[in-house]
Amino acid sequence: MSILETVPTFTKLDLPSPEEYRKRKVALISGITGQDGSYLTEFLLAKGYQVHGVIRRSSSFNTGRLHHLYEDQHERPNKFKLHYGDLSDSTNLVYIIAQVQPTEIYNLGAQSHVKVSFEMAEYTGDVDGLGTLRLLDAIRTCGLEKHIRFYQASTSELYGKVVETPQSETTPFYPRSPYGCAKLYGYWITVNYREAYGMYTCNGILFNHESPRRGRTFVTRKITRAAADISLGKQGCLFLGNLDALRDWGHARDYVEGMWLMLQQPKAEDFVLATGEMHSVREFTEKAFREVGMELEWSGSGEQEHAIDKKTGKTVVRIDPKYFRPAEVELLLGNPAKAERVLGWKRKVPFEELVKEMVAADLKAAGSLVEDQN
Ligand code: NDP
Ligand code: GDR
Repeated sequence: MSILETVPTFTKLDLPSPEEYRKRKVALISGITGQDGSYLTEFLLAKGYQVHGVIRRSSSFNTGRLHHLYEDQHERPNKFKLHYGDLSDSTNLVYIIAQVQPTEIYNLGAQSHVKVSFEMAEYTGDVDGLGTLRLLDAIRTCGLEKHIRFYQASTSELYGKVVETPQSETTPFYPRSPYGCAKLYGYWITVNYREAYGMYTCNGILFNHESPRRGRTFVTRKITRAAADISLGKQGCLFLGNLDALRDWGHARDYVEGMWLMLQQPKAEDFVLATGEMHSVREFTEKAFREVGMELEWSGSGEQEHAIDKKTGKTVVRIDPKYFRPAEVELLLGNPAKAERVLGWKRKVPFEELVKEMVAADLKAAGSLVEDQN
């Protein structure tokens, strides 16, 4: 009999106490196929959890980041299972929760691209905002509101326009995109269900976190991939938008540990995870190109600004206004003091190491014949 089959299933009448129920260590992750979902799955499997994930049906392969975990299944059979579903489908969410009876739910699923949210505002609101409500209500429909601990992937995009720096749990929100507005709803409904129904629900207000598994349309990965490709002669030039945006960039592997820690506390609270330092897109670009042996020199201004590789004189970075956003978040800088004090969490990977690791991975991928899936 498989481990999954031995998971006890409860009816409302024979539900054990929340303490007894939580001894099973069963996690359900929405957004498991994304960057954070894949790192969190690795982390939870290593902690002895049985991990279930919600995946969307797609006409193309969308489980590339989980591939190694599938292979690993031969070693650890049935510790890991995927279920078709979507945050826009309430019935399906109720069904999955009733079937899996998780002890912890991590809501990482989202249309997570800020620029795309301006083009798909309603969809982003539906999935990122109402999707959170659907999951919370699915827990209640299953009668598990006192048994399941819930993590909501909130974001530094809630801060948006600068009101104060560094930004902490008490900084007022001022979102600057449909994505930020949708996540604002997700944040408050998570707080509201904690206060209204006594549920253990937490918001992790996470600042940008990156990795070699970062989606290729986010700026860091776009840059590291281009630096690798340009150095190998596979790409001519990198086109970017706002070079002066400042971000607080950490490593995704560090941040998924913080998510888990939030669900292990005696009391549910909201926490900022950040590095406490910020760098510009321009600086990230310079560092990434330096990793492949190129020194950049900038000239021109506005949309004409560009960078040449000093050695060859070739233009390798240009501006394309299509990457500007209708409203920009100019600066994000987080204060992780509360997470450090209460959770004992601290980021481990410094900025320079993050850039190095991402470029090295992209050089390896660009040099191999196998196309990476991220
Ligand atoms: P990704 O974009 O890499 O992953 C998003 C995940 O959500 C994917 O698995 C995607 O599935 C899934 N998804 C998209 N739409 C739906 C839907 N309708 N129903 C169910 N699942 C869906 O994001 P990250 O891993 O970087 O981020 C994880 C979460 O954390 C997101 O909610 C994001 O908004 C938030 N966040 C991220 C930060 C970061 O810097 N990375 C910072 C702060 C918050 P598919 O693979 O099929 O597209
Ligand atoms: P962000 O990440 O919007 O902070 O959201 P992204 O990497 O997309 O942009 C960061 C900054 O870089 C500027 N930029 C560009 N961005 C992209 N994508 N492409 C470009 O060519 C480009 N040129 C400059 C942007 O204008 C922006 O200022 C990420 C996502 O993971 C969210 O889901 C998450 O909530 C936040 O981080 C915290």
